[in-house]
Amino acid sequence: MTQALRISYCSCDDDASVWVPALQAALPGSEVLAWQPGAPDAEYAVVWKPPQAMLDAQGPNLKAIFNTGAGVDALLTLRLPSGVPLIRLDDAGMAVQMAEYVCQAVIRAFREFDAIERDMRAGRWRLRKPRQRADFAVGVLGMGVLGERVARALAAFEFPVNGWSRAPRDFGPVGVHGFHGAGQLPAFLAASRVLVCLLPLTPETENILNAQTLRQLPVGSHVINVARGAHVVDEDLMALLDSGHLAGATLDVFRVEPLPPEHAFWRHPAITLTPHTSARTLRADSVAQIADKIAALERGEPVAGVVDAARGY
Ligand code: NDP
Ligand code: OXD
Repeated sequence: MTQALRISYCSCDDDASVWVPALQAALPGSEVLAWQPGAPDAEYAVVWKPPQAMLDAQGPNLKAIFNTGAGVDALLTLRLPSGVPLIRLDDAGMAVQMAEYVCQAVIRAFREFDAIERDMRAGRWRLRKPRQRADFAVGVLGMGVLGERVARALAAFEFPVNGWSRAPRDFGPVGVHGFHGAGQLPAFLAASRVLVCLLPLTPETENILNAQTLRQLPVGSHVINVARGAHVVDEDLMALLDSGHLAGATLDVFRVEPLPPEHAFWRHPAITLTPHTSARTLRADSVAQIADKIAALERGEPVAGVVDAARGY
């Protein structure tokens, strides 16, 4: 008789009392446990920012680790069991949320809705001169699962869209002008009036939104960061907003979360803040994706979303 698979769940943010039954329902015939010290060995681990002790406690039966988010930067700072594949969420309902969030931020900037709302609150009935979409190209840094979906949504609103990836790719069929690699970053920045960051956080991309890169955007540009706080050098961003080189920023992610009360971002008039909410992990979609991938792995089939730890994403 074959032994039932055991799945160990551990998250520092999410509630095991809802995730464990959801995983159990999607994986009948398996045993799903909330990890605790001394827990029995598992074949699969499902985690979000677990303690190092949880990873160290995994035994030789472990076949894969599932990350219940798209970004694996936090996990890759830990010591992972060697030779065990790490699998991230691959959209799982996040891409459309990201497209909604970024489109609203781009449209808000393009149509000057912040200023219009200020006028109306002050009792001023004032029409603004329509802007030209052709002057409002949006550059998406990171054309992966989320970036490409965002770029397609922006193209559907008829914004000119530029996309930057590591390797050369042809985004022509989705209406996006592709750029790649460090060599093409200056041309990409110079051609983008709104900059959207959807890069994974890796040693190569940390601090990528700094004085030197942000200065290459046209005067009056807007920055949208929905990836990770450490992509941005906070002081450089604020200096360029204060000098008027940048017109505004929409920030969903921060170096320290929750954003500390004393941080100057809270009070900056040109910055719009949201609490890391642009694309939430949807439990039902995520559980279904993980269960499907476990079933595929058990059949010996390949799955999407396997992280290349050396590359960092
Ligand atoms: P993917 O791994 O699918 O895509 C990453 C993209 O970035 C790829 O196009 C890749 O290029 C590009 N890239 C990576 N490194 C470089 C580099 N050095 N130079 C140029 N391009 C590079 O990631 P996702 O789209 O799924 O997610 C992106 C990030 O979004 C996550 O890592 C996470 O941090 C963040 N996120 C934020 C959320 C929120 O709520 N705010 C929710 C979910 C995710 P190539 O195509 O050539 O490999
Ligand atoms: C993620 C996130 O990486 O929610 O999935 O930030």
